[in-house]
Amino acid sequence: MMTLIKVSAFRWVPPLAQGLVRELRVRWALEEAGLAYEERLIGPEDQTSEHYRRIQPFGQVPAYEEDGLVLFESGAIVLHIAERSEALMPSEPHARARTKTWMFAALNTVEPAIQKLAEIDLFHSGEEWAKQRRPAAVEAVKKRLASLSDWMGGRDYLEEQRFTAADLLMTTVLRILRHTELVAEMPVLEAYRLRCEARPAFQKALADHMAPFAKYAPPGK
Ligand SMILES: N[C@@H](CCC(=O)N[C@@H](CS)C(=O)NCC(=O)O)C(=O)O
Repeated sequence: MMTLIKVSAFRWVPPLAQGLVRELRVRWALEEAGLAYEERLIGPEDQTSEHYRRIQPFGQVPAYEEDGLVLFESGAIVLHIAERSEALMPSEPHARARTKTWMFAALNTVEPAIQKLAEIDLFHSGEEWAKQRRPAAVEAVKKRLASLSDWMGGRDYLEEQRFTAADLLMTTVLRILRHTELVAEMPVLEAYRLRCEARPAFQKALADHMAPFAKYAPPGK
């Protein structure tokens, strides 16, 4: 029997968030794994509804439904998909463990510093506290990027010679800095980001992620 996978996504978000909403990670993983899915487009009214909160307790995107299984958290969903797909996770046990380690590193060690800077720049840029906090936030990001760049030196991917779910997550984390030159200034990381984004599965996922925004754009947006 065919399993119907459903992924929640926002019907529309402002341009500053387009291309970054975290359901893109899930779309990308499903494309890499060759699994068909349906998008479930939601808006602010769904985020607070009792029904959606049973699927995503925080009213966020993404949520994932498959054969009665309901998941949330983009990292957990990508891991669930990767565990069943050689395209995203090697079968050798040590390589699997290292892949999971880098998935956590992307979300737990690299993303927090990047997200902090993005929030300052994208949501609070005019505020006095943000101006004071920004230099330290930039330094924190640079420190993480430098360590990542050192690791990547001579490697095409985080896990030796192949693309994995860890690269998928790390790329989506690096993309959050697209409003800055911080990644572009580090040739190893910029090449890595471009290498991962050039994958047909990413291009398809991004196109499908962007399509509703054009269709449901509010008048004048
Ligand atoms: N840790 C969660 C974060 C999810 C998240 O922040 N989603 C954003 C979109 S990228 C969202 O739904 N924001 C609306 C809200 O928090 O109300 C994950 O990775 O799935």
